[in-house]
Amino acid sequence: MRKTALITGATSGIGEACARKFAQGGYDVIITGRNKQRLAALKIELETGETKVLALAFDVRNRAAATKAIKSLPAEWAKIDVLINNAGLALGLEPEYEGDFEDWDTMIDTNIKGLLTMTRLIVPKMVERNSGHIINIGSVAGDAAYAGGNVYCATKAAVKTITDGLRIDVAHTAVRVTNVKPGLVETHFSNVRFHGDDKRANSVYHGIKPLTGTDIADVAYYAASAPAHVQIAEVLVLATHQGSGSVIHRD
Ligand code: NDP
Ligand code: 8X3
Repeated sequence: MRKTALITGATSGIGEACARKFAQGGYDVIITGRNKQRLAALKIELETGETKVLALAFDVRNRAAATKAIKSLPAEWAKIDVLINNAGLALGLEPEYEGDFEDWDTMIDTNIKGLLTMTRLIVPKMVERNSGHIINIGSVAGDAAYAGGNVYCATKAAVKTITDGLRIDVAHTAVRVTNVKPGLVETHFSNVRFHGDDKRANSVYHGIKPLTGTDIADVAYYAASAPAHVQIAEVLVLATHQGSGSVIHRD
């Protein structure tokens, strides 16, 4: 029987790569995000052969919209085998004492509260069925703060704790919980962080070969494909010349 993966933030970067990887691996995929055009284009791209794709446009910060989207899933889409909580962002790199209130709210509402909303909406049926897998996209930024990372790092530290908490809470079931913690991945992440300053965004990846969304999708897929008794609890994935969240060797 075919399995279904729901991926938040599938319109770009790591989420888009996860949608491709899981579709190629034989999953039907529910792709979500705010950008309707990107969702429609990805649906057309992935809907080949047997693969079925459902595109749901909503903002994970909008709890009512997320609830409506999940509660009104057509019966054939209601069984979600893998939830990839990927939607997220960093905004700004200012010292904490100069940070922007609105940027802080957006990061906290998306990276923490959005992830929690999706988890609360989807995991109860996994527990009821005694099967399922939640893959949260955390970050090396959650392991230790770096200069200017303050609130973003805190959201990813929260993802680690929330993921660990869920793993404990479902330990009596066959549901598995994974935290994938990437380092530098070249996506739209830095363009978003620097509010569209593409020159500054590109400089983040200068002199180092960064990871790609596909590298992270491969890890998520590996975790989902492990034998049922194997729970990949946490994976830290760095570019080869990245020593830690703040140590990057550049040519
Ligand atoms: P991208 O900016 O390329 O993609 C981010 C995705 O998140 C988009 O699909 C976007 O979709 C979605 N998203 C953002 N806000 C919302 C929202 N409010 N509601 C719904 N969807 C939203 O960045 P990445 O692929 O790099 O980021 C994906 C995840 O990986 C994030 O959680 C990020 O923190 C994490 N990460 C990234 C790293 C990196 O170096 N790139 C390293 C470590 C972790 P849309 O705009 O359509 O809503
Ligand atoms: C994204 C990686 O190092 O830019 O979480 O924070 S980093």
